[in-house]
Amino acid sequence: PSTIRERSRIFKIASIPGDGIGVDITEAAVRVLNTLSKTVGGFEFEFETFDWSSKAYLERGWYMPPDGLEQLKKYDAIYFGAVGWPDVPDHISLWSLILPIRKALNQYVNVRPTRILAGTKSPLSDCSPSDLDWVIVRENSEGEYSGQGGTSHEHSEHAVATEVSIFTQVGIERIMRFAFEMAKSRPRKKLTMVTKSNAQRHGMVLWDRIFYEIAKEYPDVEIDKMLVDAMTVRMVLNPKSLDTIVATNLHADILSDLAAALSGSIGIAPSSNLDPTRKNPSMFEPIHGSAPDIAGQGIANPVGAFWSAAEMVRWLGEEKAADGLMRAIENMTEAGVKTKDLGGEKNTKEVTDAVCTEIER
Ligand code: GGG
Repeated sequence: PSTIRERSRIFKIASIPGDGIGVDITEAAVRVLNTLSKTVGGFEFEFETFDWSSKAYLERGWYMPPDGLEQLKKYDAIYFGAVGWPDVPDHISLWSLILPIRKALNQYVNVRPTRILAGTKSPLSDCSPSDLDWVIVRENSEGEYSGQGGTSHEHSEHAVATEVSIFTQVGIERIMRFAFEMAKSRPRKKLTMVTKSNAQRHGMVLWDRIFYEIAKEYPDVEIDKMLVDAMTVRMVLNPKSLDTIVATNLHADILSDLAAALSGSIGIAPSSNLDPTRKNPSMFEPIHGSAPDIAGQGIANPVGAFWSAAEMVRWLGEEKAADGLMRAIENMTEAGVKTKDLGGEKNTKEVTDAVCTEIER
């Protein structure tokens, strides 16, 4: 008789709810993840919650402790809610929390899938689910978010400020390769690269050059190139012509908000901040912000948080459980259990209860 006992895999997750509705939706996602692990079996989560938030910053003067980034390296993954609060300038909150985490943990890819979930609809007329199924691959470490630049004569009429975008060969090559692999893995094998290389004649031109060089390694991927302004029009007027999209840190941030709105609501959209080398934990968060206007009211849409949780489960190697969670989400939306932004009347708890029931079914 075998003496080997089946053991659960235990995933250590650092949970950072952050600000506003980040707290509401993280609580909901943790509940759903625990329900998933209990129901599916074979793996468990050990969550540790970090109160790294704007409220804490206002009380004690810091978001993360000095060894915060080192602490995070001990976890298998990071689950993040949202950052931003009216009493703290947004550039302080972002540069004290989310951006240092992405940079220090080598999370140079941000994957943002968008599609129309069952039982929901796009604001575009005649746009069926098969017409809008995109993955936006966002460069997550450099470019417009390099943080380089400075100010002088700040409080005079001669104030000067520079914001320097830094693009590197290494940084561009690695995001392009990731995007080509993503496009190759999808049925339509199409990749659209977005820049503004007519007006920005250095970094953006380097993006164009490296895109075409790497394209030679992927003859089976159909490619095209768009300027970011024209891309917004194409997303609205011809969504079916797009599949995988790769763009810079800022452009992809903007395009993914538009993509989410076109798929039904920004409340459903997930994101994965990945270190593809897997030497550091990756971080999963809905793309929406902290929405101070509805924070604490229990009405935020938790679907983006659940979809992000499913992406985390997939990244941790539990593919079947991730598929099960996505099925549960869509069974629920198909049955009409939706928050106000999706045209429904349910609150965060009711949607969370419904997903847990679907998982257990
Ligand atoms: N959950 C995402 C979040 O809190 N977003 C706030 C934000 O503005 N993030 C900027 C970014 O993702 O670059």
